Amino acid sequence: MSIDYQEKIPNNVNLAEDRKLQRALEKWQPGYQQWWSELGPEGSHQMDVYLRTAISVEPGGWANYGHVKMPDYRWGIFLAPQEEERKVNFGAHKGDAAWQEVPGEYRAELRRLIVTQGDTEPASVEQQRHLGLTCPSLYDLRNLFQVNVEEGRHLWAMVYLLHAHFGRDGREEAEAMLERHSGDADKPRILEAFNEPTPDWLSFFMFTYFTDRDGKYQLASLAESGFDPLSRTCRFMLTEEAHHMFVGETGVGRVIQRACDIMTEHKTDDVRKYGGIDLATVQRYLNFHFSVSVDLFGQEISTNAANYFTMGLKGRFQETRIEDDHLLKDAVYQVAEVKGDGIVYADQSALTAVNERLRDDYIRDCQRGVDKWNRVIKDAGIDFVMTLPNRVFHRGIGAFASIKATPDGKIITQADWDHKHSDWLPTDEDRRYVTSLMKAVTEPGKVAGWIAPPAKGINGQPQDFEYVRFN
Ligand code: BYC
Repeated sequence: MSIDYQEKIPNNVNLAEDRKLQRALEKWQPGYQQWWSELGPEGSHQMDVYLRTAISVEPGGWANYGHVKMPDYRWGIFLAPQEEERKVNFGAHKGDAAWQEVPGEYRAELRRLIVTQGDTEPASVEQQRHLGLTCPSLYDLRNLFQVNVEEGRHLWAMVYLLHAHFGRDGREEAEAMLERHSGDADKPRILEAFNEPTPDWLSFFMFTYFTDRDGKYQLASLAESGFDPLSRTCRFMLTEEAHHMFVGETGVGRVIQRACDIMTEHKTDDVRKYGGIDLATVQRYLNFHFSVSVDLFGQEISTNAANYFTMGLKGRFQETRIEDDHLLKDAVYQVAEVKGDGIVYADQSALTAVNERLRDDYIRDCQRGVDKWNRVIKDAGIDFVMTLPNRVFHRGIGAFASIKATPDGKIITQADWDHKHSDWLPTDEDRRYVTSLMKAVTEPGKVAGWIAPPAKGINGQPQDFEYVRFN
């Protein structure tokens, strides 16, 4: 079904047929636009940006490109097509018809999941709002803005579900999405990683690689939901998410490429002397962003997660492809825990371990990009290997929050941590140095000296394409 852009709120959910819902969303819309103008990308409102906009939700239908002013971007409500006779595929209601309305007994849990998901979307826009001022190229600036408008649309996606299915308290939750702000002392965002600043472009690339990938895994689990509107919403969101992770993977790859080029050209390890970001600093940023993102999967042993599963609200990654009973009543799953002064794996109920299983899927996926980055380093003949830290390193949530550990997973004392952590996490000096490189490069085709140019343009455009016009 194609999307009607003549509507005030573009959508493929026949909004015009539900006047009450349409009015409620139209009432929320000005608040959203005000939020975008106050806390969206700084200084960007007059720029024409080469953006991709969805024109239909069919494969290929969302890849439509053109220059638009971001405040005029047609944020709307798009659900993947309804699957005939879709079922609840796991938990106590396995085999029942998927719900088109909120199951009354699970209302609170479902609302909480949707609110948590929705809250991250505007949070990330707020975190990234100053980055446009220091873009390394027009190509990167455009990618930042593409990510931002899509996060805005993902907020719309969750707000639609709240308005359409949760009545008055849904509308209140939708208002609250615009009232909490990233890093706000009184009204912070819900999950911790979304209160951290994203102050520079290396952080942005790490964020889109690691934190957006949490988004992928959480959305994929929610796409399994027995509540069909949530499933359909998340399936369409996932098509947009892929580009965000591409931005992260290629962004970090280009920083590494540039460091290697400097090392080769000048036969030196002193990359900073030539205005690049040395590999050790990249590794420290990686350690930080990976560990905060790993926290986003929640407690290793979680009755919340077990309940979401049994209720049929949130499944495992690619639930229907897993060969088991999808009930997990007696199944076990190996989970790491602290025992004495070491880490051991022990069997736990697979039901309470679904957060941990998702974290495992995520970590495996993270490794793929790291392998690619290592190929860049190896191809340059440089003896350095990027590694993901152990999951127990630098944790703020779960069983390992109470211990201190090295990146390779050995438990250490607080005194050792105090002494060593600056080898493992970005130091103030690292951050100052990286910040010192952040100067806007806005001439078409030019790229800042700390990052290699992109391998190819967006939508086949040439290197010197004017992705953003400043007006
Ligand atoms: N920070 O039983 P547990 C994305 C709390 S990213 C702070 O494990 P649960 C995106 C928890 O609230 C994807 N608090 O909790 C990426 C609970 O509190 P109460 C976002 C935390 O709920 C980039 C207590 O600890 N989507 O889309 O099973 C750019 C017990 O923990 C945290 C989702 O997350 C934390 N990290 O698991 C843009 C999906 N973790 O009740 C967008 C929806 C736990 O004791 N959310 N707590 O007061 C969920 O499925 C779950 O809420 C979580 C946490 C997996 C996040």
